[in-house]
Amino acid sequence: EAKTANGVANETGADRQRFAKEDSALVLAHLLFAFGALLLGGIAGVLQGLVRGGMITLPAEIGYYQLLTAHGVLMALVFTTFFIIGFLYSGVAKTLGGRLLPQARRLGWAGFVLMAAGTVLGTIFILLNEATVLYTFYAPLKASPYFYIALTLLVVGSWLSGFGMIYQYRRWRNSHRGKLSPLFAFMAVVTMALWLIATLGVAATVLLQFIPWSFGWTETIDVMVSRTLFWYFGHPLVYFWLLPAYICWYVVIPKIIGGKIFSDSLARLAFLLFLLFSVPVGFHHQLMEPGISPVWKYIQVILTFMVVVPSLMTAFSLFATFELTGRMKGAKGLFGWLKVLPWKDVRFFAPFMGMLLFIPAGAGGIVNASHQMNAAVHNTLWVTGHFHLTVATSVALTFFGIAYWLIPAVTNRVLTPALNRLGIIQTIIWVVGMLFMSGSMHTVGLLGSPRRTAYTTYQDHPDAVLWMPYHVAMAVGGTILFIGVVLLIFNVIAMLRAPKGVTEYPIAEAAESEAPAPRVFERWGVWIGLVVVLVLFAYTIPFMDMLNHSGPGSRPW
Ligand code: HAS
Ligand code: CU
Repeated sequence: EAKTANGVANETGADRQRFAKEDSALVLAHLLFAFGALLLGGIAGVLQGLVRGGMITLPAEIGYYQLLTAHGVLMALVFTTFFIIGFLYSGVAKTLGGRLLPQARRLGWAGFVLMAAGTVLGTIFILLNEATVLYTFYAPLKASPYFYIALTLLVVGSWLSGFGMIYQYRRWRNSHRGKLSPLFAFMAVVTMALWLIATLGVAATVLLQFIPWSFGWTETIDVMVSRTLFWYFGHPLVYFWLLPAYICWYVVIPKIIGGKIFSDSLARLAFLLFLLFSVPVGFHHQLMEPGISPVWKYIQVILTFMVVVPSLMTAFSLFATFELTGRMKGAKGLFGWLKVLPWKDVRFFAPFMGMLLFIPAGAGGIVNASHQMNAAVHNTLWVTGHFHLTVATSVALTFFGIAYWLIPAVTNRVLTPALNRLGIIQTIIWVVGMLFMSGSMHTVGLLGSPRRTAYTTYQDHPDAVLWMPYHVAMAVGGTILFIGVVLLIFNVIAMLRAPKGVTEYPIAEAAESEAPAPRVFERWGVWIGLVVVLVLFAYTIPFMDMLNHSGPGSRPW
């Protein structure tokens, strides 16, 4: 048996338990599909970066916005969803009985097939230039109906996978009455519940508005309603990306650094707060839109600040884990714990860089959410910079860090020291590329450069002349990132051919001193009920206003 990068990684019997072949296949199919999408999305990304920087022009058959659509859809919707479902399934199998129940596995495969079919169909229509509507597909941009059908397949497929995980969780609870569920499984259920609730909005706008309209069955589309339903989904979507990264930070990282989870209850509470406050906040993407009363924008901004709290709890809990583990290892002084962290282990290093960059990324989000400041940054490249730091850095780096142990774990191989080193290099390339790209996006956004815009000098307008060097720096960053994508794909392929052996599935234990989490944390009726109340509170009246086309109205006297 080959030695792993981290010495003999696993000692206990449970860690040595291998994945059942059928479960491995399901997880691996999702991960490889995700990385395939990442490669295609990365090609689109580097090309559009070079176009916008004025460094290349595209052949006449390919449009800038067409590439931008492919990039957004493949990265934000396809890569993330496939990776997340694969990762969550692996953890559900691992923590709820050691393997998937046949029903859960079948639902997972059915979901995979629908999602893959949706992706292929959607990609074909984007490549045919029949769906150049960007990943947010705002009306009145109108794609081919098959693009919306493709999105439906993707979403319905993900529902089936969600049902599969929830099924396994319920079966486990029925056979372990009175026992607290494993933290990973609890978090996976919250993530999928969040997803099921959020996707109702996008399903409504796609099925009731876009499909009839794009087939020509209805003549018009209500733009305000479609945007509102989209952002009812679009904001929790970003937490659907974030929560699996948080699962890694809470459950996996403490094990990798040789420590314990700071507090199981705190982690569960943070996830429940995400469930409550992720959905009723979509208006923070619509702060600059007319037709929504300022009162409701204000209320949703307050709720947005509420959803920052569980991220602050997460930061607190991570620092606590790092420090306690450091002290246990004999670290002294205020920052001594930093020295004993396993910097040379990519399983730690990649997610850690994600955490580090989540500090400025989250701060940028708080700027966005502040109504007055949103007026300065909305529709500028600042926002593009924000989401490349959040989802494309904090989340993506964490997912890469996961892949470096999950792929070996499900294929019964080991990460060799050489591959570990390549992983560290790939992480550094990603961080450097992103600092260039996202750094310039933030800066030039403050200088007013718009997002979602192809190369233009605005007739050599002085502002645009000022922006140009930043656009070039963005292209440089994008090129570095593309090298990072290529190296990642190389590493994935190399992992599939790595020496046979057993790789640990790292799951940490909670500190012993802790009392078990309150039982009410798993009374799902209570939490889902509260979500419904919050959503109805935040949306009913403004939504009725929209349906009545009365708008908020105004009496300025
Ligand atoms: Fe955002 C726009 C507000 C988080 C993604 N966001 C977007 C868009 C995307 C996106 C994709 O209010 C663009 C959509 C589009 O195409 O139009 N966002 C927020 C707020 C947060 C936030 C308040 N966003 C995210 C996350 C995303 C994401 C997470 C993806 C994963 N965002 C907005 C707003 C807009 C917006 C407005 C609309 C803008 C507009 O005008 O269009 C918060 O959730 C952020 C809270 C986070 C923190 C950070 C906590 C730090 C932690 C790390 C600890 C580190 C450690 C290691 C322990 C407060 C947990 C350190 C170690 C050392 C040694 C130092
Ligand atoms: Cu948001």
